[in-house]
Amino acid sequence: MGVLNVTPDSFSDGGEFLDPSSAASRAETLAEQGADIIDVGGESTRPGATPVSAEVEWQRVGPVLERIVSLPVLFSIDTTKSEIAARALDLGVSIINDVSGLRADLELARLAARSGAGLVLMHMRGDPRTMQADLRYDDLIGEVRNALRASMDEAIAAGCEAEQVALDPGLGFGKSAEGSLELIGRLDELGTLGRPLVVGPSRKSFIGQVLGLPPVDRVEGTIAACVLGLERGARVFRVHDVEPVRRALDLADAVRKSRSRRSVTTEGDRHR
Ligand code: HH2
Repeated sequence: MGVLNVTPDSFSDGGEFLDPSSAASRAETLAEQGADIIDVGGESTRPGATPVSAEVEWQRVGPVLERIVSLPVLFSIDTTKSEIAARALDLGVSIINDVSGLRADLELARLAARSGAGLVLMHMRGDPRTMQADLRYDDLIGEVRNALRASMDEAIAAGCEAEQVALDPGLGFGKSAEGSLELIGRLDELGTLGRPLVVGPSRKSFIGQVLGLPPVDRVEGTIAACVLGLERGARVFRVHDVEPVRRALDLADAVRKSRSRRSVTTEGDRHR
């Protein structure tokens, strides 16, 4: 999943793609580099970001979506507002990416139920203005798992099929660097939720804190986080640097498949 932020203030690429033609050429590049999904967002969710109205958000993403929806990839809309999601779905977007996990606008779930759209539900404690105020958890994995299960239950109660839903632990959203590292290392413990897992480590500050590097130099850290995530069950990777991440994941996935083929053969040998 390639990131296309049509915002002036996103933490690593803010202001780069505000103009619809530069956003459209970025989308083409992401598709050429191997993105299966392009995630378009018009509101930054970085810590402390100021919320924007639906009107401003649509002024940013609407003209860009109109220009790019014909590309041969899937599109997701990164929004917490059903009004924006509905307009995006009308243009041909097929996935809603809700970083609030339905806490901001439950109508998103009804919209997904009516339209059959995919729904990514992410964990975040608080909102972007408050989420970094208290980063202590008694049981991080347990809290994230319970909150994601509650979000999924809400989606199902609103009429969604479980198969429409994917879940994301929300790396960097109300988590310390240590917390984000722990979530990657223990991602397999979210496997009991029974839905595909999405991870968004791309260029985030936990990588910067470990490596002491600014956002543009965090691609290797992003790759490491994605590969470790794949090993522990992640199946969608939300990243800015699609080409290198895709290559690394394709190789890691080939190793994973070779291992599972071998274990099937070994199992077969035992029965022979
Ligand atoms: N992270 C960001 C935004 N949306 N969606 C999901 N599902 N998972 C994530 O981890 C995630 C997300 C934040 O990254 P970015 O879009 O680069 O920055 P900003 O919020 O400043 O626009």
